[in-house]
Amino acid sequence: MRPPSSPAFSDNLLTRLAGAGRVAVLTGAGISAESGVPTFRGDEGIWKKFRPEELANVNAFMRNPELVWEWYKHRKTLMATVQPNPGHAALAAMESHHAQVTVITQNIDDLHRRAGSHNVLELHGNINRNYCIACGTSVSNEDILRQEAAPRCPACRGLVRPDVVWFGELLPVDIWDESVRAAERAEVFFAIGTSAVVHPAASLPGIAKKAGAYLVEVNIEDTELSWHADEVLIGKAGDILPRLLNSYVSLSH
Ligand code: BJW
Ligand code: ZN
Repeated sequence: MRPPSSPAFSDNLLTRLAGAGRVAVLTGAGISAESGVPTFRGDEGIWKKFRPEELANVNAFMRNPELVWEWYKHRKTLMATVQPNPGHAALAAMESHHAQVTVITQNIDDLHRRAGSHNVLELHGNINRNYCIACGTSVSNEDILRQEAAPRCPACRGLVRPDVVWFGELLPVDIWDESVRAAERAEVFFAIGTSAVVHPAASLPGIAKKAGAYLVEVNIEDTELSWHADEVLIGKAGDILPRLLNSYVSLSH
């Protein structure tokens, strides 16, 4: 008998994946949870005393840059120590089985690229970059972590911020456009480890489905997206994705 933690995948999903040329994936904090990066929301959410909306916005930063930097320095230090997990690795390995795999991520942790994915679209920036809000100069993480409290620009002494997208800010337009194109062209679209509440990223699964993609959600629990999905795979991404890959790769040989 199959153990309850290892449910079989539907023939429909395996056949679609085995024959799919273009696959697109939207990932959220949940895919990095098994690497030790905390998620934003729910019981495991970062810093229970603040909601992400209270820290990840430019007003909070201008009001109290020291507090916002405390949060980011803590996360920079943590993210420098973590490693990609089997979920990231399975997505990278999918590239050998499809003409195109696009990983659209809301995460800023760089773990997809480090796992070997080549086509990564970072919707919300990258924790390893920082820039001066006065003159735009890039400032290295080493510089940031050396400085006390809220770091200053070496060129003009302006405030430096992490190169990430906060609430109320526009996503990088070219990356967003490319993500929409990938969603519209995907034959299979995965939403993995995201609560799907933050827009516009959360609209990508709907865009993909409307354009004809088979929509698959991978999460440890149901989300706002679940009832739109063609299949909901409940479990940890680091468990489900490697098993799924093995299942359809063996089918296509
Ligand atoms: C597992 C697991 C395991 C755990 N395996 N699964 C339309 C409607 C409503 C609102 C808006 C809208 N359009 C715009 C808005 C406003 C706003 C918004 O969406 N607000 C909502 C919250 C209501 N959006 C914006 O402001 C965006 N900008 C924008 O739209 O610009 C246009 C504009 C300009 C001016 C005015 C108005 C509009 C920008 C959004 C930027 C989000 N930034 C952050 C911070 C990034 C930097 C940083 O990391 O510090 O991005 S907030 C935070 O949330 C971060 C994440 O990328 C993002 C999404 O979170 P995610 O990844 O889904 O994580 P969680 O924690 O929520 O969920 C984890 C999931 O994993 C859970 O479901 C778990 O169950 C699961 N899980 N372990 C599988 N092992
Ligand atoms: Zn400057």
